[in-house]
Amino acid sequence: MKKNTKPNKPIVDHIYTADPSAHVFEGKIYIYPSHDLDLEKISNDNGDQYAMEDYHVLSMDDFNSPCVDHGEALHMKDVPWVKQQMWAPDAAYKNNTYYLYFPAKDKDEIFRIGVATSSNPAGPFTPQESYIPGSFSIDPAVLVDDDNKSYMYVGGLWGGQLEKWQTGKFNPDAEGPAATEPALGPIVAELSEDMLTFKEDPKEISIIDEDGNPILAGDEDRRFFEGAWVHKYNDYYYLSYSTGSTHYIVYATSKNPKGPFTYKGRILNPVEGWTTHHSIVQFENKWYLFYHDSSLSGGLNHKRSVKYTELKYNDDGTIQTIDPYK
Ligand code: FUB
Repeated sequence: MKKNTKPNKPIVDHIYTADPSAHVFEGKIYIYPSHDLDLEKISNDNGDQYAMEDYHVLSMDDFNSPCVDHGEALHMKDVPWVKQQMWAPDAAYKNNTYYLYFPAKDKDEIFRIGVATSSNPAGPFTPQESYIPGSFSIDPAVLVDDDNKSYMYVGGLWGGQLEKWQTGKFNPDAEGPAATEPALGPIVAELSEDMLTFKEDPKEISIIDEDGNPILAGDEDRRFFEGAWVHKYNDYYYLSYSTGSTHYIVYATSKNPKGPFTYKGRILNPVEGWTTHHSIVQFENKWYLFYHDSSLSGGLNHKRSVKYTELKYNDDGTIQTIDPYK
């Protein structure tokens, strides 16, 4: 029997899922997660334990309905440029086409961003022969703006390799900035009309505090780590992301999709497991946070489950902090 979904419970428990990107397509909620493998793995800071090989698309008719697993939507064996590690994906709709964006390591073990297309939000998706030219690092999130321009946000420290691209070229030995220097920001690039290439060179986003000073690399409670997501609320762009080593989901706002973004506060307190990763979506007149934790696997970092909860704004546009276990 199919179970209805409940807030703060795994939306499916027959597979492990993580890194949910939720969208409303065709009046339903579609979730594009990573598909964590049910294998024993030793964790390290490079993220080798996240050895995912494929994607499943999930959907719910509404928040009182069961969550449907539409099966395998894309497997790495069908993507010519991919060697390993299909990490956190996102999806977008434009040109009467659904686009699945995904990070994976190429044959040189460098993370790139790929794209695959379908006429159905649940897939299956047909991949492009190669990755998006000029793409790098992980965790793509795509915003199709009200004016129909589209932006891709990417980036992740440590295993996500963002530190290695500071000169614009991949340097396998590059380290991140010193604690007293500005933190690395996520990367943004406007997408071309066909949604398959970048219209411009990717650029780093600046995240600043209320006084206009850059958030520093040593400020681990606030600095960008990975998992960027951008949504719009009351004409502001909200950039939310994981702080990685301190395990928060936090956010910053801007009037411009390319920033600079001003840090505002915390959205989600730490969940069980090392990683935290989210998306924010409006369905009918409410807003929802999709996230994951490792509770179903008893705390194993690489066996995570997608959950959701309602997200609330204050009258001034700030977001109320969510405790995942209260
Ligand atoms: O799932 C693999 C990686 O873990 C994602 O790309 C990160 O955001 C983190 O959740």
